[in-house]
Amino acid sequence: MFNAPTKFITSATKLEECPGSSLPEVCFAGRSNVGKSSLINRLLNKKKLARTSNVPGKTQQMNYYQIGEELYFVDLPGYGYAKVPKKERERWGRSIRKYLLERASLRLILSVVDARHKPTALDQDFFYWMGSNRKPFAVLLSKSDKISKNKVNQSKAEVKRILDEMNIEVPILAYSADSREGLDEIKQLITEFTQ
Ligand SMILES: Nc1nc2c(ncn2[C@@H]2O[C@H](COP(=O)(O)OP(=O)(O)OP(=O)(O)O)[C@@H](O)[C@H]2O)c(=O)[nH]1
Ligand SMILES: [Mg+2]
Repeated sequence: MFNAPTKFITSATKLEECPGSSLPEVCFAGRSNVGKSSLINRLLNKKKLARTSNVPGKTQQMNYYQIGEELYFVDLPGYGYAKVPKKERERWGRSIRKYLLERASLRLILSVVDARHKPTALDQDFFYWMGSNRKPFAVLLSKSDKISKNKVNQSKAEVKRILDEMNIEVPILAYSADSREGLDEIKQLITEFTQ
């Protein structure tokens, strides 16, 4: 399914603007600059389908990409970007939460965190919120190429400990958009949740 033709569909700012179609969808959530858009490009083998940047806050809307006739990927704007005014951040938070809660065709939320750092308070709030709302999600540790295998395993264990404390049991996978390590497991996960 990942080799099917892909196209950009639309940018939505709220649930009401999302496509009317009933294709299953997978969304990518996480802090600004963590690597969500890069991951989408890598999974689909496209250089710049989703726009990436080393300046945080690149993705400002919910961007829809269609894969064949099978699936949507939704690139969500990152959270925790300090330069966005507080009022705007709150409005964003509300519309994203509404999307996550009410979008009927949403099958999987991929919560991306940086493998190098402990999940931030915002990341942890997000895990907890998804857990309490019984949302299907997985945690992906990005940029694993930047640290040793040992450190990656330590990060995974730390995330697992945090989730255990919340009584949440979800898949935790590490990957690198640079070396492509771990991408196959993510594809497998997406296939499992959308077929
Ligand atoms: N080394 C390395 N760099 C990565 C990886 N993934 C992303 N990056 C880099 O991290 C930066 C941010 O990546 P983006 O994909 O734009 O991040 P984003 O999460 O979409 O950010 P926003 O749109 O601001 O929310 C870019 O400079 C990427 O090249 C990775 O796995 N390894
Ligand atoms: Mg982005």
